[in-house]
Parts: sequence; structure tokens; C-alpha cells
Amino acid sequence: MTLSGDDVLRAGEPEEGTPAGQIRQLQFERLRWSVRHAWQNVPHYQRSFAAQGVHPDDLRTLEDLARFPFLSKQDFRANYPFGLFAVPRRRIARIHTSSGTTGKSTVVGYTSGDLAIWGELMSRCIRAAGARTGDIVHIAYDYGLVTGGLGAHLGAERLGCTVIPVSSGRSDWQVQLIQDLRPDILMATPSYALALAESFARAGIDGRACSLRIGIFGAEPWTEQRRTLIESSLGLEALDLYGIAEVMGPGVACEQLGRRESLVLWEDHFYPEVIDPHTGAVLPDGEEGELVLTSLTKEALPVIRFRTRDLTRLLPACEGPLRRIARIRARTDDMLIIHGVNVFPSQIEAVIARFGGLSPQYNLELAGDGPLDGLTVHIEVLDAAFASAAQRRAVAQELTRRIKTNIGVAVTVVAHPPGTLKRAADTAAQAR
Ligand code: DLL
Repeated sequence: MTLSGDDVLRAGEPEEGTPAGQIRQLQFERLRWSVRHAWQNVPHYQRSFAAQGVHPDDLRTLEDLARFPFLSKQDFRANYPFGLFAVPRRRIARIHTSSGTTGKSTVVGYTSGDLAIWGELMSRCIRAAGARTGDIVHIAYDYGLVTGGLGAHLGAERLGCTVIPVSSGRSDWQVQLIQDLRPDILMATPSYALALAESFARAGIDGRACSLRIGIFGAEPWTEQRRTLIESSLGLEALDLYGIAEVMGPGVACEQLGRRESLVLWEDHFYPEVIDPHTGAVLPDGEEGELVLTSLTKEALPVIRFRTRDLTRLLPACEGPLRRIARIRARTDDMLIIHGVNVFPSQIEAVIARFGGLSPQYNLELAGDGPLDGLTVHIEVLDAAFASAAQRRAVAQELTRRIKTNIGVAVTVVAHPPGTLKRAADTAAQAR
């Protein structure tokens, strides 16, 4: 069986009211194609299937996938750069990389058919967020090798929007552009959206009065407090967008306007499993664990059971026919071990956000060369509150106490004067 991008696109988005059994049947047919395609064309899968004693013919139900081996980031590294591609290099129309937060970036490739499907899935996300043909979309995800900018761009163009491909950086100038071009939609990382909000404030302009109606934010974990802050400072509705380069890029799952707090996952193109990160066992829907994704329609780079390292839960379909995922709480490998206590940066962020009088910007600095050493939390106070050095010391002391009480870990807190903490959003490292 062959599966061409055109046929898949013609099949379109599963309509509301499609029975779950029909979705499972479609997934199963596509899964059989994808597993066989990977096995026939990628030596890595031949080796890993053989080592596990499985063969594509063993796939008789969707659940049989649990018998197949995982694919990890290390496998991408071991096959760097093109070893996992399932089509001749000449058929690769585009190369991207992951954002490289954990060591060397991984290289990913797309055929022209893959790009068409990516555009379709991203356009579904932008439409689900409430955008319509003709809207103006300001894309401040980074353009370049990482997938954010060009992925969002594909989708916005496919939906028939007017695209402003501005990329990230030069926030003061972006504020001016937003004032002049009056976009409806902002697509950016949540931290860059906050940097823009700060630039509005610096320019003495009320961000709440700007033209933006909807924000489509992702590429990093962000808390509900952060969402509220962005919404109240830019006067828009902020929706979550999930994706990962190895699996495609942005557009794997997204929140829908009016149906927030969980993200619809495009199950007709990806088969999700949630596993216990320690044992690898598949968990029942509803339990939190590591998200594992299998591509169902990708030609250039099929991924079979890719371990995302993202912690979430699989949730039942609601209204539409596709299952959903909870917002990503954290990554398993983001985890810091401070004096024996496991800590996720988002937990510290939540304590900072609840404190009051502090800027949402913070940096974590690990002492020594491993995650086993002490942690220094750099925070920044807001203008009016805590102006003197003595007041800042008192704030630092109190925050140290609250982090200890809430998370159970002893950290050092340094409180910096307003506006002096380095912004991730305007540095190259932030490039997404
Ligand atoms: O960040 C793709 C992307 C771009 C998604 C723009 C959304 C918007 P990578 O560089 O491969 O791809 O990083 C993927 O980022 O495994 C998560 O840990 C994290 N991540 C992505 N989206 C979210 C989100 C892009 N909405 C890694 N919430 C993933 C939390 C997210 N974490």
C-alpha cells in the first residue's frame, strides 16, 4: 500500500460526529503503512525491531504497537544527520532542526507532501484558535532552522491569512509594527509575548488597546498565571500550541477557542500513547506520564514510538471525535535534582507568580557542572515595590522561605532591580 500526501489531504479533517471506531480504523490502516514504511526504508528500524523480536506483520491491532521498541533522541543523535530518513535525500524538500535545549540539535526532513500536511495541520490549529481567512497574523516565532516560524507560516498561508513574517527580536520595533499594521493574531513563545508586553509598557502604550485578538503560544511550558498575565497585558485570548520537531514541528496539538485547558491532538496523523517514564509501560487514558508519538502519514521521517519526554495525560474526545492531551506540565529531562529533591522550573515559576510585586522574568542558575548542585533563582522586582537594596534582600529571603515550604528545596534567591535581568526573549538562545 502506498499513502500519498494528496490522498491524505483529500481525506480532510475528521468531522464532528465521526464515530470513535472510524477514527481507530483510519489510525490502524495508516499505522500499518507507517510502520512498514519505516521498517522497509530505515536500517535503524530493521535493527531495533529485530532486537525486540517484532516484525511489521505483528501489528494486528492498534494496541500491538506497545510491543514495538521506542525511538529516542539518542537514536536521532546516533543516526545524525540523515540516517533516519526513509526517502532518498534528493526527495527532501526542507531541513529543520530541534531547538537543541538538550545537547546537539536533531536534524529533521520533509518531502513536499509532508510540508503540505504540516501546513494543513497548522492551519487547523490557527482556525481552531479562532482565526479566519483574511485575518492578519504577526508571526514572532523564530524563522530559520527551528520549526516555529516557518511551521506557523505554512499554516497561516494555507488558511488564507495575511502573514507578517517578523520572527523574534527587536521588540520595540515590533510594537511599532503592531501599532501600524494592526494584526489580529500573534504567534510567539509565551516568553516573547511577555517581552512584547513589556515593550508596550516601556513605550507608554496601553497593550490592552492594541489590535491583537488572539495569541497562539507554545514551544515552552507556561503556567496559567503566565497566561493570565499575557492576556491582561495584551488584551487578547491566549491559546496553547504544542509540537516537537522530531514529530513534525508546531501543530501536533492545540487548544480551541472556547475549549481551553486541554489540547486536541490530530489523531488522524499521530497515534499517541502515554507511558510510565520509568518502566515504559503504556498507561490508561487519564493517567499522567510521558507522551509517546507515532507518525501515521509522514514520508521523509516516519517516527515510530518517539519518546517526547513531555509529561501529560490523554483525555477523552469532547464534542469533536479526536482525543485530547492536558497542557504539558514539564519535560521529564527538565527535571532538576536539588539536594535530592526533584524540581521542575515551572514549580518555581508558580511560586514567583503568586508572590506579587515581582516581574515574570526569572533565571535559574545551577552551581557546579551537574544538576546535583545548588540552585540560585534570579528574580526581578517591579518598579514601585521593593525599590531599595534592603527591601530586595527581604524579598529574596521571603521567597527562599516560600520555595522551601512549597517545593521542599533550599535555594538561594537573588532579587535584581527592575529591568536588569537578562531577557531570554531577545537573545539568540531563545531562537525558536
Ligand atoms: O518547540 C515546536 C513548536 C514551535 C511548538 C512553536 C509550538 C510552537 P522543538 O524545538 O523540537 O519544537 O521543542 C519541542 O518544546 O518537547 C516540549 O518540551 C516543548 N514544547 C513545545 N510546545 C509546548 C507547549 C518546538 N505548548 C519541545 N507547552 C517539546 C509546553 C512545549 N511545552
